Amino acid sequence: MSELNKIALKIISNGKGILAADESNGTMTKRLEAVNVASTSENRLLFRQTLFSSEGMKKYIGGVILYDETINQTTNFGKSIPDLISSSGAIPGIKVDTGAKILANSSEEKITEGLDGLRERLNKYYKLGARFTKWRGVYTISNKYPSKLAISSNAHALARYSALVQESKMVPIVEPEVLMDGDHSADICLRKTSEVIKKCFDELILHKVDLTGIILKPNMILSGSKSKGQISNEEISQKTLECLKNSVPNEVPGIAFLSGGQSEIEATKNLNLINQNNYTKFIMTYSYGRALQQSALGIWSKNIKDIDATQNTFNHRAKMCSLATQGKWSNKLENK
Ligand code: 5MM
Repeated sequence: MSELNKIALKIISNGKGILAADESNGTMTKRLEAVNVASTSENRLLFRQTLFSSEGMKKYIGGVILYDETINQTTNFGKSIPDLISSSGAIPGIKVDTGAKILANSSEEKITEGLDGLRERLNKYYKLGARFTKWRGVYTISNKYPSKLAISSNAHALARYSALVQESKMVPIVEPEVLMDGDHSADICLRKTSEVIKKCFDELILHKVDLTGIILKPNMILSGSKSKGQISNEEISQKTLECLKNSVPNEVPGIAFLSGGQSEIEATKNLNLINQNNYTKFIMTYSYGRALQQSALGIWSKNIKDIDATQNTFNHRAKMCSLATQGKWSNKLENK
């Protein structure tokens, strides 16, 4: 078993998943202002250190994805953020893309940037304690999109990123996110997502990436958020499994879904069914941002000094997600 494979498995095994706390300052500002909290670096740190010091972290979180600001911060009790995460038993990770920009010659689509100087930045993050990384490619669905150009340029970038990350002895999370915005059917989402994922693996293989040392972070197969033809949770799980079974090589150790704007409960329920029905050999877990933090952020915003209330809310959410990785979640446990 390679070192990278060991790291990947440590992050996603035993009912654990990933906390995606890598919101850039722009996104975090939107999240904080939505609950009437000023987006200062102190407040961003306070919310995050509250989550990272919780019981839920120790039991249910195998890895945390950080943003550059956070990985360089020290808590008000004197521990660096990477040390705080490691002391809870989780592995610190870092978002290394520099964001999605307009794609030349297909200006309604995006290409994720950040390859220039990446090798040097990776060395710096490794020294700070990071052992895995994240890069997100983003795709929209419409009549014309995603275009072949967007599919192939983002796959190329994800592969070059992954090769550099493995060279730096870290595990790349490969995140091709097909957005749920739009009125498309779930079958179109299935077709487009499969095309996107297959192209990513063609490029990963071309770039000689060790597939046993990556984690795939895909979207689930959903109808567009404005579609009139919403499908059941059972159908979501079946279509998601069909997509991954047919597009992901067997060497990949695991899949950690993004929540993509689903509610906390929907994201948990769908993951639970995916695991109950899982006929693949992949570990299926979570790498949720909003679906792990939304309620906790709401509670925290009422009193940012009430650590217990915030942590209790986070602990519950993380526990529900962990149960879902084992197919053991239920409405009854949710509402207990
Ligand atoms: C946590 O949010 C990440 C995006 O941050 P920026 O937009 O500020 O770069 C995002 O990549 C996230 O890691 C994934 O999309 C999963 O988050 P959700 O909320 O979709 O589970």
